[in-house]
Amino acid sequence: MATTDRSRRTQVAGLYSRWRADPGSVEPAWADFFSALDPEARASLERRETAAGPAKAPAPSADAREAARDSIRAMALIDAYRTRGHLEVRLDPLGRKAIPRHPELDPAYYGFAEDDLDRPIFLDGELGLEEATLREIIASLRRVYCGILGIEYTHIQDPEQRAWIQQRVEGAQYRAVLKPEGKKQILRHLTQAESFEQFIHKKWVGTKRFGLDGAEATIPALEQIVRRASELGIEEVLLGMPHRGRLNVLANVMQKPYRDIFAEFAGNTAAYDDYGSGDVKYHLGTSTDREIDGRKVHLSLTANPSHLEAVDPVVLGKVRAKQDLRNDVERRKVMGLLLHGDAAFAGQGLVAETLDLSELTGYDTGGTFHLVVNNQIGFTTDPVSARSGPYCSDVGKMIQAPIVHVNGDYPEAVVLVVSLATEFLLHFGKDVIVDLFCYRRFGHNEGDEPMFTQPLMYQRIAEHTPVRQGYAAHLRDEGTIEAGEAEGILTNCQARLEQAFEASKELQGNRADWLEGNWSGLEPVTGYDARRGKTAVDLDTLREVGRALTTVPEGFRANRKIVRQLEAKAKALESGEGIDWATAEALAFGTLLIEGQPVRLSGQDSERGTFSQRHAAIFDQQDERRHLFLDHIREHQEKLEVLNSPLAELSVLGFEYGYSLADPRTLVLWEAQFGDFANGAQVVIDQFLTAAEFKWLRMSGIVLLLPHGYEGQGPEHSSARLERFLQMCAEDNIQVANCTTPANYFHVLRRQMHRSFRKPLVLMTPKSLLRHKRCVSRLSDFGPGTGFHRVMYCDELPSDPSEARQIVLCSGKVYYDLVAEREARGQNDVHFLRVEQLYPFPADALAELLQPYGHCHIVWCQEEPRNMGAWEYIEDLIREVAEEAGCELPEPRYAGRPTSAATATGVLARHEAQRAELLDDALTVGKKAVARLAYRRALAAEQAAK
Ligand SMILES: Cc1ncc(C[n+]2csc(CCOP(=O)(O)OP(=O)(O)O)c2C)c(N)n1
Repeated sequence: MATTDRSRRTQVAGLYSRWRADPGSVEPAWADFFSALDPEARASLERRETAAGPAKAPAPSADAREAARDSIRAMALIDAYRTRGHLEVRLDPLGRKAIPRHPELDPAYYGFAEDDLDRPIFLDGELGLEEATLREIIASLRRVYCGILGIEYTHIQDPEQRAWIQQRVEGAQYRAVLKPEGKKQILRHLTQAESFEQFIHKKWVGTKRFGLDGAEATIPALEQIVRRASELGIEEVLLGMPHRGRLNVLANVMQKPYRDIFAEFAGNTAAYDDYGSGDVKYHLGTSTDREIDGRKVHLSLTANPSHLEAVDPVVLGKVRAKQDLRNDVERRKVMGLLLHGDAAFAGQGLVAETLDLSELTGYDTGGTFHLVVNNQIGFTTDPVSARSGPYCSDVGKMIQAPIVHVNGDYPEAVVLVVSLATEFLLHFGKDVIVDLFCYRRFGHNEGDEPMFTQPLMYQRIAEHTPVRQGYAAHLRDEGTIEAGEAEGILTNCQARLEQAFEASKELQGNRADWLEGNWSGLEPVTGYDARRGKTAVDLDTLREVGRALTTVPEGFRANRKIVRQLEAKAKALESGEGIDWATAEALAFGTLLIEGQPVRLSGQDSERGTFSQRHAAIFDQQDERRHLFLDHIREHQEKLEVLNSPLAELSVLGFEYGYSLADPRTLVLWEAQFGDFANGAQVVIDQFLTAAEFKWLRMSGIVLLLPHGYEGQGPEHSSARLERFLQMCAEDNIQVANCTTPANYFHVLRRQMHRSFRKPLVLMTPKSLLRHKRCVSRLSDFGPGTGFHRVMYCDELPSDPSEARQIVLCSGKVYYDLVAEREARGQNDVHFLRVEQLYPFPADALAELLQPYGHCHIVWCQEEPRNMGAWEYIEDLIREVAEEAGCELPEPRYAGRPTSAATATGVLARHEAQRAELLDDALTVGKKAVARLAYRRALAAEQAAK
């Protein structure tokens, strides 16, 4: 016997002796247990206690000791089955490997011998039994824990949750037999799943469909999840899933007509005729209203990119938004259901990030159902190369989710398990994971040859009876269906597919569904005009918001430094002068809230603000009570959520993006700690934010706040990689801006909600400018008659434009450096133009503002290195506009840092030297351009002379 076990037994024996000496010296549970085992000793103790107070227990009889030992050992064995039983489950439908016996599931491990098997053991209600023989105990445990499904739940810390599962799996409900109609329903779903794949396989030979063949049990599983959830009150299920089986789910769960899917296979679709670039069919989303047993359930499958798991947080953000829209505070009306591949679930870090959101105040969605379609392979990679742990689902343990592994060749077990998991999810509002073991009948896609890499697995698969056939035979054998009934169901399905195929030939193609439901009233954008929207607010309203912003509630012990800041803020609002960035932002939020538009801002440390600038909420210095200023403007106003997010970019941005997809009336903002960290969320930016409107006809009004600016803080605290965003700009997909005044920031934020369309807004946001004495606005800049400016002159022109010799175009913080340097030099022949919105490029406004500068040299000044920032994007655009405006020398000259591999230097002195040089470059009139102009004039004169 293992030493560990021996020591465990010694420990228990020690407890028993202690209890006998003094019953109060052991845990009450052990005391109860020992006294239940040894009634004689208990009775004697009670007698002596009443006679003469607490007393020593009599020596136990040999029989009692033996019985206690048996019980204790049996308990240890039972616990081992609860914890390790899953390791002896026949999970692989292909049965490729013998299942090794786990030593802790062997009674010998606990000191039991062969002839102990039939001795009755006292169990005190464990496994629902007062007493049983070891043989009976083991049979019962193996039936529950080592059949065709393995349950992992003993890692859950909450005793109530553990007990809930234990009672159900060990109780009768779990072994409940499905009614004949339920079984036939499973057969019908399996038949639909199988015949759909086979039909496409035959009609479009070798075409990629990422079939569900081998994992057909997914369809009855999904049906059952939706059914059980709807029985328990869920009205809306939002699904996210990868490529595998997606067409099948679209057809058989989302009930997208077969005809439409076949038309897409034939390349006959009109969805993108008017708009957009479209996407491959196994990425598309759809939604539908299903009626299940008289109850309505709305199902929606979110479109997703190839990037596996990227859709997870997006779906959950949508779920959260829908819950908020319905005021579903209990989170029992809308539920997320995510499907995963085994390799992706184990491999993609985003899974862990997404699970981590599940119980956080700002991101909780009341529990998500995770169904892993585990075909035991990832493209050509075996599990041994794909993960370190035994299961692909191990990551779920980080949130203590219950995990059930089930053999997909046993569809009744699958249905039972997903039912139970749905009940758990909705009872505890907690994520659950079902790991559906199956296989992939063909290659990764249907054109792939799997025998190249997994010959043995695929020989097995070739010989393996498909699940529908196996289940049909089983139902026939047990008499649930008659001979020929399964074949009848199959013929019916095939006939429906055939009819749909014929109908698809006639199909003119469907128009895409967009701007429906919550999006109705919004419209696609037409034309590139100023699109200012009505963003000005009357002064009284601004002051009203200002009051809420600067009022500390009676008796609230605010931090003294913050009180001083609030006083300064109040003074600025009162005088109407010197309104800073954070105040402008709060005014934008506050005015939206009272106009009926909720605001949701999330990011790392966003509540206080990374730069201690926001203080959206303050905390009582003695009891940490929280006061959220903008929640107290008026009695009837919308809700502001400012959330400190977990330290994760990809999942949080994905979540917020998802939120913005479901709710166009809320201003949704995601803030990066520094803009530099936004590239951790690159997949969401590249695959969703910038492209979704064109791939899937889905708009979003999300705002990205990305602190950006070269201030000597080194390579990872300087650049939000503006160039990357600009490179992705096309077809009017997003907006990119770098505002230089608090008022312009106020207007650009409000503009998001005051137009008839939604577009993501990427904002480079300031750091040092948050406290820069010049970077302030007047209250009147927010008031009547004002709006967002895409291009701006300097605040004060140093001379008449006719006296200028050079016009420097720039964007963002460098403007203030230029102004200071020009002042320091006492120079007045260089004027500045601020490009506040970089995309859509404000060509019309710029051309107009350039008019008075036709005689000037043009310079583009930026603080980023030449291969970064806006230069490569803007050079041609400036030239084209300048030509249009009739500028004499339309080519802009570059003044900025030289090209660089790292985003910024980490050496402060070098940073300063570069800064001085680029400012000097920008303010030195002409430079190389002088020679260029002279040359060009000479050339022109020569030509004129000819
Ligand atoms: C993030 C990401 N990396 C790589 C790929 C390429 N890829 C497509 S499917 C696949 C294998 C996925 O295996 P699994 O998650 O087990 O799902 P299965 O295809 O087996 O259903 C890979 C690597 C991808 N789509 N997304």
